[in-house]
Amino acid sequence: MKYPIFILLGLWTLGLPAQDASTSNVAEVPGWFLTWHDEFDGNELDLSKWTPDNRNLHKNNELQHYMPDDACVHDGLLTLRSQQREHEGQPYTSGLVDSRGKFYQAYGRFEARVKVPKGKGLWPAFWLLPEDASWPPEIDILEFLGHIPNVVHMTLHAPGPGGVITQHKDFFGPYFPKDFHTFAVEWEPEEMRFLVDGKVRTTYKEHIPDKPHFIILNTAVGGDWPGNPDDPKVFPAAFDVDYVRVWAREIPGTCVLGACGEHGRVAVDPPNTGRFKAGQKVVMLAHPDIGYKFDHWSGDLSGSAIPLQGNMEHNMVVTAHFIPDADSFSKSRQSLSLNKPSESSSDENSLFSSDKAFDGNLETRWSSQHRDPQWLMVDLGKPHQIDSVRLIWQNPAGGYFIHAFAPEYSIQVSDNNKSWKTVYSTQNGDGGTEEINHLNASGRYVRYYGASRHTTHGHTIIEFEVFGK
Ligand SMILES: [Ca+2]
Ligand SMILES: [Ca+2]
Repeated sequence: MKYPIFILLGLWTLGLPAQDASTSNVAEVPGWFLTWHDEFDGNELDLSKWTPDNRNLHKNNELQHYMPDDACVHDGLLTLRSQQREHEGQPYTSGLVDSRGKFYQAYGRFEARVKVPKGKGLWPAFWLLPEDASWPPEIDILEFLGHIPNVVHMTLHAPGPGGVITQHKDFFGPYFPKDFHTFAVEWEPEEMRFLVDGKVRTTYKEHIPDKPHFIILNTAVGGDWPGNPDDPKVFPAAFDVDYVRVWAREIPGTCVLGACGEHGRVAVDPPNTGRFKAGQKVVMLAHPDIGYKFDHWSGDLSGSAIPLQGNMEHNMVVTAHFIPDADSFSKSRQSLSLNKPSESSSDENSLFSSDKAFDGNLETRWSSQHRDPQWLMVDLGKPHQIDSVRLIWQNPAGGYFIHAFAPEYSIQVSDNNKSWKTVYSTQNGDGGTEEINHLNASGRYVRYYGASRHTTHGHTIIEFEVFGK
């Protein structure tokens, strides 16, 4: 028997004795119970629910840099603003918020009430990605191109034989930018229904995802799909979001677990459980992101035990708290390369210079120009025995946002910065964080030599650490 599988977290409303005022205003949807929502009633973005983005995603030749100050909450709305404002080489800034690490759910009803912006080059979206950082799947509940104002796009990208399988529907409706409209997906194991203004507009029955997903709202500017803006008067543009609401199916005799944390992940055993039989024993492990460590649990189970065990006597929310941990990064292992002089074959620009890969800072990175091959060298100052190196590529968590790593590269050493000896090479690198051990090498200079890239972007490394004596 196939049960819907849920992993939930965040603000939990079911079963709590007192509901906040905004919850009581949410219309009931028969057969579903509300698991999470944001009505955007305050004066600022609720950071317990959302993270505003601050980066250039390097996707689809888009022209925006996402900026936190372009995600504003006011008058009951979240406004994602797009502006003609240069930042880090991009000609526009725009807004993106996501719930990663703060809320995710497998299956359920996800709905937003939004008013989309109009104008060529604007590409607002309400979509879902897997919490485990895999891709595909990708669930696009709403995508809209600002120069085609009566069409919304509803898409499911799913893994399938031979690669990505895309199921897509264009819905022709009214002139959408004029008013608020609701967009929703009802996602169940057997089918996925896409709704506009409360009516099912398309249904997909194959390749239905079964993983927990988080929520993203954003407006991209320009790039391959919408084309670039051709009218400066459309800026600043506003993608207004009245609410985002998520429900789960009511299934008698079962309980639901929400377990997650920011800056790390919670693994639940038995795997893929979340819709548990009453009384089911569950075990949870906390896996911190690089640079963080587990601190404690809170919610329906608390303490600092690893693993954490409990029985699903009722619906539960458990939050893992992770705190910054410099020791887990470089210090405890005494990287030989930290803050040492460096050179590269090229830099994308001065923001992404070679020293950014040796500064011990996970927020900075080296990025090369967009061609092969490229190299990145560090001068350890004197000869060392070299035991291992660690490469932290851009977006170590991987998934949809992974890019700019190199599958084919070598690690080389030299005593004179002229003749190089290859001590490791691979053709199957997969980005993220790669540790290369047992090098048994020596030299004063250590070099990453990247032969070919995964994407058309540069070779991009957040940290290149060398360990040894
Ligand atoms: Ca609202
Ligand atoms: Ca760095």
